[in-house]
Amino acid sequence: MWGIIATWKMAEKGVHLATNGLENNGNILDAVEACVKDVEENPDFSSVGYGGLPNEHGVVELDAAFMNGEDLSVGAVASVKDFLNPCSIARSLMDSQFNNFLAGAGAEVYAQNKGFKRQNMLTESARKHWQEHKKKIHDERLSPYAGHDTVCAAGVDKKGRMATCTSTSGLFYKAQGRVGDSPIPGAGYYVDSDIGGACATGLGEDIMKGCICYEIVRLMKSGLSAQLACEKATLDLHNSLTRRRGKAGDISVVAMNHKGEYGAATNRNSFPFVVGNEQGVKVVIAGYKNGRIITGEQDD
Ligand code: SD4
Repeated sequence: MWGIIATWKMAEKGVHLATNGLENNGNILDAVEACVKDVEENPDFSSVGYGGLPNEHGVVELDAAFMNGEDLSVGAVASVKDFLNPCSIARSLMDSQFNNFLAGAGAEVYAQNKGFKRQNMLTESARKHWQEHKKKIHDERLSPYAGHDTVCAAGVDKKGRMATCTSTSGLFYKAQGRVGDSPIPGAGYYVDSDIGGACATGLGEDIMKGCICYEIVRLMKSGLSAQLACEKATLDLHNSLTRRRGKAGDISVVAMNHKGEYGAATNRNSFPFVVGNEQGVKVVIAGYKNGRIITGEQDD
């Protein structure tokens, strides 16, 4: 028994890479990293890594995190510029006892010293998008936030080890230095090999308000299936924010328990995610309609 689950269809190729490793007795840390790196390195994805959309000043600032469900180690970086694989920097930060979460210049000095690959992360098409939209955002007072596509993955290997990894360029046109949920343990991700793991995508400012990934793992610990834990945590947070604040931003989550059973939930119309296990790799869609969450496999 083994498996991996990841957010958005863009993770499909990465999930294939990860399942190849897991099938052949690979370690879950390597599997989730392989999945997320594949998305980070693809310039066609405008919400993660190379090709990610920049902040209000036209600078790509990246957040990423890694958690090992065996010993609960966490490594994370926030607002990091000019490195190809923030998820790998986050992974290496898990190893030390202190200084596991580095931001901005400090994270970049660390990555440089560790020999991580440096490169300009702003592609020409991301720069054009920023150029074209900044005037519109300003003139028409549009919300810069449109869509949400953090990549994150959680899974379990044949030895029962679990891990999770997240990576994002955050919200398009975000303020310089703005950090979302993706590098924050408990909010953007959480995993415990004795129970299960979860990770999130959506409006970080709202996801943080519910520490939703810790909540999902806690619900699985109390006996809920991965699916019910995702649904309950998402609906509770969505309803609570709506009642208290009048609205809730996008919240989408995926989870897998230590037996490889998975779940997902969202408060959007449609949230595609990818699952890989002994049965193969498939894209599944979760959706939210009339206060209820539904999931189904994607028709090709
Ligand atoms: C954030 N959760 O920074 C991320 C946004 C996201 O594509 O999912 N972005 O708030």
